[in-house]
Amino acid sequence: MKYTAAHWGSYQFEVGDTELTPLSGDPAPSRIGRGWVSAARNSNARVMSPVARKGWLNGDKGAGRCDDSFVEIGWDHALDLAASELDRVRQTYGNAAIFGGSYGWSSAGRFHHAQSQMRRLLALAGGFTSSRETYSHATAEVLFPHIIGLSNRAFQDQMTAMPLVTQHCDIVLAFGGISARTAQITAAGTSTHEVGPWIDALKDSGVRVVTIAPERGEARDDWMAIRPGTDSALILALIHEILRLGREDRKFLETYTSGWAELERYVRGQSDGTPKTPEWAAAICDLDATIITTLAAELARKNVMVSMAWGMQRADHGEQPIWAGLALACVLGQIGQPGTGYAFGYGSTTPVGRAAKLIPWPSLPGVQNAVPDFIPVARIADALLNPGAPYVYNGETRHYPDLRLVWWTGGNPFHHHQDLFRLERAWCRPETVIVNEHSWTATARRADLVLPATTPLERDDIMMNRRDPTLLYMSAMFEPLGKARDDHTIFVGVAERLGLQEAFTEGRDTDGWLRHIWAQSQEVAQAHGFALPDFETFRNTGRFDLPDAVEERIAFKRFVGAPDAHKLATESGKITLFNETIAAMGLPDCPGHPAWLAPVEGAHLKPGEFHLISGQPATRLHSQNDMGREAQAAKRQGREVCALHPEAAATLGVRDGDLIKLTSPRGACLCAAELRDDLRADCLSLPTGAWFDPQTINGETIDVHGNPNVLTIDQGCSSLSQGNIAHTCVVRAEKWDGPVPAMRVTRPPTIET
Ligand SMILES: Nc1nc2c(c(=O)[nH]1)N[C@H]1C(S)=C(S)[C@@H](COP(=O)(O)OP(=O)(O)OC[C@H]3O[C@@H](n4cnc5c(=O)[nH]c(N)nc54)[C@H](O)[C@@H]3O)O[C@H]1N2
Ligand SMILES: Nc1nc2c(c(=O)[nH]1)N[C@H]1C(S)=C(S)[C@@H](COP(=O)(O)OP(=O)(O)OC[C@H]3O[C@@H](n4cnc5c(=O)[nH]c(N)nc54)[C@H](O)[C@@H]3O)O[C@H]1N2
Ligand SMILES: [Mo]
Repeated sequence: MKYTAAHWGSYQFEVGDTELTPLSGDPAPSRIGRGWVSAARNSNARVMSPVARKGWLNGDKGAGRCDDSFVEIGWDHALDLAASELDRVRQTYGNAAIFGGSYGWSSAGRFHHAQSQMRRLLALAGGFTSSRETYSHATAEVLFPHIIGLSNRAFQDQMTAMPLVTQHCDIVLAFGGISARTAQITAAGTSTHEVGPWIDALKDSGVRVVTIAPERGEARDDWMAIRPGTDSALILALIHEILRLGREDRKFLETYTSGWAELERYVRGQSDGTPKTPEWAAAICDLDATIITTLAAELARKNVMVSMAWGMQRADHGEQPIWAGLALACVLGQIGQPGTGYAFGYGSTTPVGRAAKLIPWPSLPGVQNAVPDFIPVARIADALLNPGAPYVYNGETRHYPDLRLVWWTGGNPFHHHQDLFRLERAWCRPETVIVNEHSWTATARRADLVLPATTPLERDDIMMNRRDPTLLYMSAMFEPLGKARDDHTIFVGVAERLGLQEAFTEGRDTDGWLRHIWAQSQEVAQAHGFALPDFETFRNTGRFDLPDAVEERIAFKRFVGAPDAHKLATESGKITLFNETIAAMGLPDCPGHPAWLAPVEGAHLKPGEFHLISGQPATRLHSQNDMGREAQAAKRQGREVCALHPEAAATLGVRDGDLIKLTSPRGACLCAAELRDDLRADCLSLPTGAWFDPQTINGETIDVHGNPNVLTIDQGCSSLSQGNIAHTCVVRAEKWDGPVPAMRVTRPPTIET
């Protein structure tokens, strides 16, 4: 038996197999995995050899970058070009002109992590401008250290274990829902999928899950169909109502929080003249005020977990709902107790709240980056368009770097970034763009030099995840397609040309690195009281299951047990409900306590407008595997499917399966309508990840495939965190009777040999 792994799960196969079997013991293998092999072995979708953009070879510095053809070149030529460009840019402009931020999910596997390989090389070559935070939860990453004194990662690591919620909780207040759709995924790989079974267990145990979201999702109990972007108003009203009932936990607030007095004045309307009553919130959230009062009364009597999906903060003023939710949990006073309190990210990926021991496994050793410059990750287009321009981030005024060389590895900005037509304009600014990719993504199509990478199915690696009970030796299942090389091998080639080979490889080949990582893992295991087999045994058996891997954590347990001995690393040592540091920043878009702030668009829809929700796709990981069987089978007329309510369809004259055109001030796309009554009638839901395919029809350039990011807004959620605001977006929709263009993304670009 051989094994391999991806972010969507782990698999087994026999030598010679051409399909994968989910790892034995996984109770709910992902749907995404069914499309993996067909995507990875699709030679139309794969980059088969190194190519350079014709215009760039002829001296064009970027103007033609988004619409050019390619020339096939040999590996030696490609690596010479890459190394000499890197050298030219660092000599001419300094290393800060090199952007190595390269955000993206890349692949699972400890060693062949594309960005780690690239950053190691770029750091050895003198450094690079990096990026901070993620598209997933940038807002929380910046906010949490201020308000709970923990990094988002540290908070994830101590999230209250799911089984404790099943045992001890009465009501899970699930903002954004809890979804087995998103829980198909775990960064760095997973051996099991337990969130679907957990949702069943909650139901069987009589735990009520109240889903608060514009879409019903997998909600089985109550569904409060809130207007998008208004959760903080609802939460403030719940607090107001609990105060009115006199049921707030004063002792908890005094002992464990600071700044409650200010927040209370705001909730009561003493500081701004607006009491945050259920009636006030009802109008904002489009909910019935009596439902809010009833819910508040129940919360005050029951064991409650306030659970927030990550998507909550991927919105304008995204700090507010997650901070307000924390405040609500403090008012209820159940933080630090088993199964209740506050959680961020249950279901957003599998391991959040997994009852598993944490083992800090090693990875590829990094190298100190000598360049201190960075950008908040979602400000990439701003940086490219406005070098030197000032912006505010987490209390600092900073300036965008002057980026001349962009090297992207293991990510797809022409999937993940907002306002893709703006990104196209920005993308023409740098002098050179190099992309390592295994597939002809929209980003690869917009590069000057494309270096074809292998997929994990074509190389050996190790799957070990700090929150997973199983370690796998990942064996190659296929030979590399075409001339693809591992990212490591690609960067060895660049390192050789820059005289950095010894420093980059430390004298090891791939097998040597895997052995090195394993030897370090053996030490880590030893320190945790168990032994790992030797490397050969591990490689031969392929699988190691940790002994005694279960551990049920409770978030904030130590702090609540002894608040003086275990002060939080915040300004007050407590949870901050009014934060002096944030208040002193004087930010118009993020005050010192959680507040209701209307989003940049969508507070009031005009006739014909819809909120666009663009959550994670059920059939793939972002844009990965979009050209595989599972994602393709779910398309209609070859387009991505957009859910709309039958009432909305009736006003638009649209029937199930019709093509529709969505338009915003940023752009337009085509997609196929699917009539569903499980979302609000003023919302459309178009998942992310359809490969961006802009074509000009009747003089207008539109994406013909259904990528929501041609519609979304490229703006920071506040000057505190500068996180992306993908979920704040208003669009118009109309039935499409125009020509139905053939998709270009299903064929490779024009390549001359
Ligand atoms: N509208 C909207 N937009 C969003 C979101 C949203 O909710 N709404 N969500 C955002 C979120 S949370 C995220 S995390 C981002 C995700 O954005 P990305 O992480 O950029 O999306 P992926 O499609 O996973 O991109 C990974 C790329 O790495 C490539 N790759 C995989 N393995 C390898 C390898 O071994 N070597 C190399 N060189 N390349 C490899 C894949 O082919 C793929 O193109 O999207 C964000 N964008
Ligand atoms: N299948 C699959 N799973 C994935 C991924 C994938 O690409 N495919 N990507 C992974 C990644 S990188 C991430 S970061 C996570 C993200 O995980 P999440 O952020 O949890 O997922 P989303 O689908 O973006 O949004 C979650 C929910 O938020 C709701 N929502 C949207 N706007 C609002 C609002 O204003 N208020 C409320 N209350 N709800 C709202 C949506 O209806 C949706 O059901 O998913 C991971 N899991
Ligand atoms: Mo994400």
